[in-house]
Amino acid sequence: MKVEFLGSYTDKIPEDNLKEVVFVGRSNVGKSSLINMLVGKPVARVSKEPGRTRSINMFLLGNCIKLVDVPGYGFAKVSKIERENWKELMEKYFRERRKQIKCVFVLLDSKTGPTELDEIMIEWIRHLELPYKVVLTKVDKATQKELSKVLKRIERFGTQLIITSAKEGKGKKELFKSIMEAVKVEGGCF
Ligand SMILES: Nc1nc2c(ncn2[C@@H]2O[C@H](COP(=O)(O)OP(=O)(O)O)[C@@H](O)[C@H]2O)c(=O)[nH]1
Ligand SMILES: [Mg+2]
Repeated sequence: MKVEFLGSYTDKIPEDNLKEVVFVGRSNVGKSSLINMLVGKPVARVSKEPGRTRSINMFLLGNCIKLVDVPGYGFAKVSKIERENWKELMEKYFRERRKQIKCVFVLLDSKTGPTELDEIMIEWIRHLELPYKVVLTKVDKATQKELSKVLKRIERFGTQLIITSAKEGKGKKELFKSIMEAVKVEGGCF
């Protein structure tokens, strides 16, 4: 699949009119790994230490879809100033790209499910009236019991759910299909 790194932004994001899908979630939930699994190449940086990505990274998929990797939230060691910077960056991003954002994929850990911060994030996305879907990550790490419990808790969001493992390459097709449904691109994109 053709994929190209477009840039890393902490402030000004160059304007364009391409459709975007965004990946949000706690630090370390597996955003970068999921993007890499999807495109089949290590384009996004995966880190063992949480809280590393401070910028918005954009990738062009085919000719007309953008994948957006945003900084994670909920990392305990982050200072108050960094948290404020995160909020400011995200507010600006959501405000500026509102019309272009075709889906926000909210990533949740299959083992732990939504945390309080995830709930706040989902509330925010709903408030902004952005379309969103839930993606469970690292399903290889969750037991069947843990997964069933998490699935029960997520039911109430009433949104489409995709279960993935970047490690085992699970859920790639479903995720791709979901992106295609969201962006509704015409032929010629690939
Ligand atoms: N077992 C397992 N580990 C994963 C999976 N996806 C990511 N990880 C690990 O989780 C850590 C954080 O991943 P990363 O993609 O950088 O998360 P991000 O901070 O959300 O971008 C890394 O050590 C990855 O190797 C997965 O599907 N299964
Ligand atoms: Mg990352």
